[in-house]
Amino acid sequence: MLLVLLLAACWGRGVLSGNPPGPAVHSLRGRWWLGSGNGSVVLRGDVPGCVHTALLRQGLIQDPYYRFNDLTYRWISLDNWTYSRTFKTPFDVSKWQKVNLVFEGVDTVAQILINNVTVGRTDNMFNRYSFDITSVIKEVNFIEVRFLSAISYGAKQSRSHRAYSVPPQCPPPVQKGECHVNFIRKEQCSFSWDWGPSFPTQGIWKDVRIEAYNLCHLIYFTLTPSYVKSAQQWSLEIESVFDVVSSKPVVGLVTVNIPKLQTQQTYTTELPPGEARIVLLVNISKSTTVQTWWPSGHGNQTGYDMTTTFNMGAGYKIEKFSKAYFRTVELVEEPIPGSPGLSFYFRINGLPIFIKGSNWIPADSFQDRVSSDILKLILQSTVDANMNALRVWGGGVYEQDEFYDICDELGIMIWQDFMFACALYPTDQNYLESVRAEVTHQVKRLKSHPCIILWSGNNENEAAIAGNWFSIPQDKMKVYILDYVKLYVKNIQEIVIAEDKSRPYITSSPTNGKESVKERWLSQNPYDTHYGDTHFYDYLSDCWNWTVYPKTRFASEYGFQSWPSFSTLEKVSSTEDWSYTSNFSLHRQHHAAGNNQMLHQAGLHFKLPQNTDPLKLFKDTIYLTQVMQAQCIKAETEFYRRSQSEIINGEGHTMGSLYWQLNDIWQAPSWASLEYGGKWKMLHYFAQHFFAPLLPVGYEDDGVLYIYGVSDLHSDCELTLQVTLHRWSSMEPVCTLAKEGVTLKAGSAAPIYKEPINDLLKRCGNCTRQSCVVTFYLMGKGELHGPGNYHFLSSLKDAVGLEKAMLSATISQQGDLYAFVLQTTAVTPFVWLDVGNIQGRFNDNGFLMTEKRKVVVFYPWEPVSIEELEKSLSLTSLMDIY
Ligand code: BMA
Repeated sequence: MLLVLLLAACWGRGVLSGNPPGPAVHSLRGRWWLGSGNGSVVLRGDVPGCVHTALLRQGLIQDPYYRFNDLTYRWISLDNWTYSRTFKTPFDVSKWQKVNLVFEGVDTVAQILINNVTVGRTDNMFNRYSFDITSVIKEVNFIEVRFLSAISYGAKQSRSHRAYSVPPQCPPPVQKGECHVNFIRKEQCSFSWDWGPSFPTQGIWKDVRIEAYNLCHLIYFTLTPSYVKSAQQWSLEIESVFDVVSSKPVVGLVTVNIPKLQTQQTYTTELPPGEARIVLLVNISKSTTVQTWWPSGHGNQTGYDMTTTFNMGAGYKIEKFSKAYFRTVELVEEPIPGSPGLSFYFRINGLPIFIKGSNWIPADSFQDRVSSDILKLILQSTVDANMNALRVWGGGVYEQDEFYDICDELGIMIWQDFMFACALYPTDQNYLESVRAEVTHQVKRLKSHPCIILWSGNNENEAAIAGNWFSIPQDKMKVYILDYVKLYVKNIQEIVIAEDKSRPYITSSPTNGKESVKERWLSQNPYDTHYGDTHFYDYLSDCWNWTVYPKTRFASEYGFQSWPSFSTLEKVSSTEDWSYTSNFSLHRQHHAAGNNQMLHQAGLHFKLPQNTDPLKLFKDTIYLTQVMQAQCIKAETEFYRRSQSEIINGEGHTMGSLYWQLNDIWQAPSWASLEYGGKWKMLHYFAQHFFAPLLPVGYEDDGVLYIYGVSDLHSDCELTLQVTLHRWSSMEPVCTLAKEGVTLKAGSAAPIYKEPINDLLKRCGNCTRQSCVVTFYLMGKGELHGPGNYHFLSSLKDAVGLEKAMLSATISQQGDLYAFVLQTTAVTPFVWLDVGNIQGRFNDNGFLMTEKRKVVVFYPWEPVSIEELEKSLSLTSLMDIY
């Protein structure tokens, strides 16, 4: 019967019989022409790409990141550029029912012409555009993409929004940016941010191609797993969206094959003309064991090869090869005994998971430079630092497919914001339609990725209204509240629910989750520690003092700035820039008072560098800002991790810590732990420790030293805790106490040691707070152990007995790795190995060295020799900067 139907479908096509089975695809990547508005500049422009990188490649401009070039090259973004080229259609256009011009991404406002006929317009960088060019395309064609400056467009849109203003108008002057970015659907930080420059790019930033087809064409193909508890069975929903050009329904056969799960199923389908969506449910045989996908540190990231074959008749066959992943995600918001409010944590495959990681921003102002190598390097560094999650922050871009592929493979959970940040947004019809298309497209594009565990409406816009950041008079507030609900609830949430029921959605970050919903989507205080997530920044209070931190349910942003290393800055600066107060240093700092805040925070616990050699002083200051940042975020993260299993004064049960921010967009001071290019700052090495699956955390409360054991492991374990006191002035430990039989429960944090500091000091060879330091260590059987940790009993500026150590290293090659044997003559805080521009990372760095000898391993990211390493190596420790 089925066969008969299929045959009928083929015959039914009548006039088209004999046509090639489709589709035919012709890429338009590669060489285009690029011209400025008045035609005075004409050059080659590669696609995908943008105007800035084209000018750079042709040698028409210098490195845009060099010194003050972000200001020098403002003219580029103010001009209206045109991309054009001719192309030959490599197929007989008359043989195809439909020919589309498909852009995976246009940045941003453009008019598209083929053979002088306007075939479409774009206004949203995040949308995918498909224009029907069937009647326009010839054998030889001329295509033009005429851009309008994003800055002019933003200003124009803002001007025509007459009824009321939509703030902010402009970024703060310290950011040296452009205005009205909230009026254009473009990477919001491209008009500048508090860590990034203003480079409002223009260009064709993703793939562009011609697609020709008959009958029908597959546009989206997505997989969503679900676990049916009652049946104890996994199933996989396959959604396919087709453009059906045949005037009659297209009948076909779909076969799904997942060999490793012994699953093969065949379905008949009937696609109606127009846009047709088919949803197939594949039940995985109960007799096979399905290996679930786990976040890094919790298990494997198993995926199953799967082939889906669509036989749509007339030899029209589409084969899709994909990976099927199985995992569940729940965002648990429920009452907690002894605490007002609700929990806020993620359960993956039924298991509560503490989220450890950071916030991702765009890796470059010019997206075409974000190569697969860069993505791999940064994401590998993420898991190498024991992180299991990243938040793709709402002021950047929905990242490229490969980003999510790598996260799937590495087990990095993604909290995915929609791209709205720190602003109010218009909601007029055109704007909303553009957003609706964007959201629909992005959810369809991304929803097959198991790494994504949450959709989130925006960054800080609930907080912006609740805290009235833009000083809106109370009687005018209503319209903004209505707009907020319209955008993030009535549009974005509605689409997300329709497109993807397999993941939670929250409207904003920070938010109070269900409590925000109850308060009609806008909580009075979205930073409430009893609900949802919080963002927390405090640069003035002493960051070693944990009592300043919010005992929140989930810390999704918190951070401190530091300067990137000298080798990174050197590439974009010249001699006269190399001081902390140079024009360059002021220019690169986009956060008001940022440079002073770093010194203030560092000064609370460290003497500031005093060297009379200006260059040495600059390098020492950079080093100290990194020490400060690493110590501060260590203190804060350890506080969040140790707060996971307790409720104190109604607060606690913290189940996530994502510090601000993982990576950098350029070479400048920022909150990042990875420098532009991927070099690890001291913070990133610290993260490896403070995110370790098994961690001892020390802190003081009311003169009592507590050590908590924190475990992300899946089973309870028995360990020995070793607590040691060291005198700053001696390499011999003063005393050591070993506490055996310490049991740590799976997935929890609990006190394992408690002693008044005075008792400890007396017990241990008459130490004082200033003369000694506490170190501690957890070890179990076999490989099981945590990283060493320490607790300072006084500020290091008050430490007594610290000596300037003689620090040396001998380097030897061991296979692909290099061993650095370090030797020191005194207890050495914050030992820092820096090999300048040599790409790679150490297995440990920035550590407190209490032993005479320590072996550190260097993992190079590029071929390197011992000689090069020796030449580039600099060793710094705290006492070297005085
Ligand atoms: C947060 C972020 C960013 C910003 C960071 C540091 O609130 O969402 O907007 O870069 O603070 O100020």
